[in-house]
Amino acid sequence: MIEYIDVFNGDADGITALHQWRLAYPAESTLITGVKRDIQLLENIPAKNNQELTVFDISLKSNRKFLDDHLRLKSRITWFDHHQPGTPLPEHQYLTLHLDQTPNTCTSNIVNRLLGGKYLKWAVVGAFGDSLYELGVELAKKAGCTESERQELEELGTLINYNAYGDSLEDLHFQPLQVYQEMQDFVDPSGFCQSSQIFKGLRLGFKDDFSHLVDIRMDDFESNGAIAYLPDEKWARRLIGTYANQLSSQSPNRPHAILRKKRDGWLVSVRAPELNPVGADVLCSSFETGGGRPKAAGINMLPGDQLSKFIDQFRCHFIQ
Ligand SMILES: [Mn+2]
Repeated sequence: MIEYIDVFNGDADGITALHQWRLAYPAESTLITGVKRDIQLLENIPAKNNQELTVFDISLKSNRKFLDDHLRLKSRITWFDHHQPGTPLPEHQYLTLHLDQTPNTCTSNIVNRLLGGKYLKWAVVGAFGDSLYELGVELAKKAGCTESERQELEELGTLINYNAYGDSLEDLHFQPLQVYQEMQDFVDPSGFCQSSQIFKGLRLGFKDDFSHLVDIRMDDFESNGAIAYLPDEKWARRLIGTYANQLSSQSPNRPHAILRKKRDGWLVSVRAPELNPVGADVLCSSFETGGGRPKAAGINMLPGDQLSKFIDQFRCHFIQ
């Protein structure tokens, strides 16, 4: 007997991509997911005979060696994603790839296109979750949403995406698995918003987490950007990504860095100015544990004694 395994990122894009797919092709499946950062999810699945894996919104590159193990045992694998897949792309008779790295798309839209827009409103949720505002608006228009419906789907996407941030599953308000399972009953996201305890819970949690921000330290370098400092607490671990997105859209011409305290240093998230989204990767890569994309990059561990060096470099890096 074939074992179906669905592997998905625990953020809004991953969850709504899977949800659309399983609305179209129902199956009893084993579900594998994690926090947003947890992208090496194939590592957790022992390769066996007679498996069929469907993968959503995690990078092929980060899972390549585990993918090869599964293919060797002739698992059928279908992969939907929009992150850099690495080269060369694997080719195998049992592997089907639906990859698209154009900047203005996301995994739930890749699935949506393949299904001919059948569950379009869930793709709207996924697009807003991945901060793809223009795509969200465009898809909402196609779906015939009123402005208040569009806003509701935007809020839902933002909240589910926010829920996926944290160092571990213990940091989260709701387990991503639970979010998906509660969603399974709803063909239409508006119904989910009306009835779901998760939606209500996330609204409250989000508001509560944001209320902590009034006390934080912020260095403002005017046109050279701003740096926010967060403590090593659950609310900060949850909020960091959503807060970074919010700062960027409030001041789109400035770069931002958010530093979150770790035991011996800082976890750093950098966002290049939204109106000129380049350079974040170059800045972060000059530190030992840094890397990322031109628009958004980070440093996993900035040692405490390198903080002033980082601040100096950040202040002059984005000046044109
Ligand atoms: Mn995504």
